[in-house]
Amino acid sequence: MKRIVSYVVLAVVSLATLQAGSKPTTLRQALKNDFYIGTALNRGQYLGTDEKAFNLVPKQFSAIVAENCMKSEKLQPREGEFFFDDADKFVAYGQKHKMWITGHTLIWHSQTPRWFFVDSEGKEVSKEVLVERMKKHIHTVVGRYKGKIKGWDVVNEAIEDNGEWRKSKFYKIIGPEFIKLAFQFAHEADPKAELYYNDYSMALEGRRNGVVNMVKDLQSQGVKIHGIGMQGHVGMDYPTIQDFEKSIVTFAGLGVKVMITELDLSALPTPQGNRGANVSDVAAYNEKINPFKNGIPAEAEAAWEKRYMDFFKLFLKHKDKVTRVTLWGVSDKGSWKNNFPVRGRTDYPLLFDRDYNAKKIVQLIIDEASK
Ligand code: 9MR
Repeated sequence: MKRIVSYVVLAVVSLATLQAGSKPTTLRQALKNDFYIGTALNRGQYLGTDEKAFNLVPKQFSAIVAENCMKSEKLQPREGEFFFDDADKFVAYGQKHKMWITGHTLIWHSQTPRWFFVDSEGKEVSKEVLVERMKKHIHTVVGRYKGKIKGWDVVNEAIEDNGEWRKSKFYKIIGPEFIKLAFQFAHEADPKAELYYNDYSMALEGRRNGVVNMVKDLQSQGVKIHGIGMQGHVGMDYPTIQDFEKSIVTFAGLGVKVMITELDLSALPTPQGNRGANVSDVAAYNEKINPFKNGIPAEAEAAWEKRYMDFFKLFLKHKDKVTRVTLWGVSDKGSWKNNFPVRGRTDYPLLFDRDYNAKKIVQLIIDEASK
């Protein structure tokens, strides 16, 4: 009898130890059965000069995207002159740590070098020339990383808040079919790669409807599109969780994957009319809208945590539709939000503080995912 009791005690103790041992301690572990948890990386972070990030990222994240080094102005600064050094290292880093790598971004109105749209005399090029340049850029870049980069943001930010086409150079010179062509070129270059449309302010009704119409149109023509990226540059007062949810559900209803691709939650007041992520929409600085330059007060941080958790609860609720949640940066220090929409503020939008310490929010997310 005594022996049986001690066996039972032993079994209970071992089970408890096993359970304690298997308790996830990182975002990557905690979310592994739900969706990829990703981050955007800047140069020092994947090259290793920023040692803290270099070591922390593979532990906490299962997916990466380049914040800047794969944009066309970096990859093809002059016609026919490709620069792949940084992108190659970024991809090698992702492969080494078995992280899902997203290519960002092939066709975007911003950060496209000027030569793309003009001839040697500076005159705007014809539709034929621009289509040819798009094709060469996409074929070269996607072809180089075939089989390594498994998903591409093919077209970025082509639709306005009201659902109309953005009047970008691509649109003006080629017409809306530039989108279809970009997807076709990407598919030709790597038929196995997932192809995404990516945009901000996706919870707005106008943009949601515009994206739905565009995707349906592409699908009806047999164009391969596998996912919709909702960037997720959100604030304390926008958008509502309900509107965001409506977009997740509506997009998934098109039969494509949904990804949250550039998540950051600003803790700062939003200047009037600056709810998007259009890089040129900046507002003037004043002290009132930079309230936390010496640290975020506990109350403000608690409100920020609660709102972040509302979003993460939403993503977990829809984990059958959401395949990846990617933060737009690792630590507050490097976040673009310190300079957008107002230059020179001190913002707190990410999960790790300025010294790469995990904020309390990290544990809250781990707990929520482990429930
Ligand atoms: O975070 C990026 C920042 O470092 C660049 O200066 C900026 C240039 O346009 O682009 C930022 O990233 C953008 C992303 O590529 C597309 N969606 C909006 C992001 C924030 O502007």
